[in-house]
Amino acid sequence: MRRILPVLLVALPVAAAAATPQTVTLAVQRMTCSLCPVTIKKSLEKVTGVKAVAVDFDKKTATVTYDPDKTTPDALAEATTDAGYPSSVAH
Ligand SMILES: [Cu+2]
Repeated sequence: MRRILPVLLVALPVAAAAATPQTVTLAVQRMTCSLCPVTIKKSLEKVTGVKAVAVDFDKKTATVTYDPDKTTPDALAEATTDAGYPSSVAH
């Protein structure tokens, strides 16, 4: 145990840095009723690496926090598109 502990202490910050979450805002089309955000949120939460999803019905956006090692903004946009809500990265 005495030898393992220092290794863990050194390795932990490295692992944390590798998984720094990124946030992207997607402009989502066809959000027409209050149930749409639920569907969109579910479709995004299914994507591996997604940590949090906040859909704004008024602004027609989905803000996604994700692990950049596991997914990309393009894959997130594809997920909502597959669910029937085409989206693209908002600029
Ligand atoms: Cu709807």
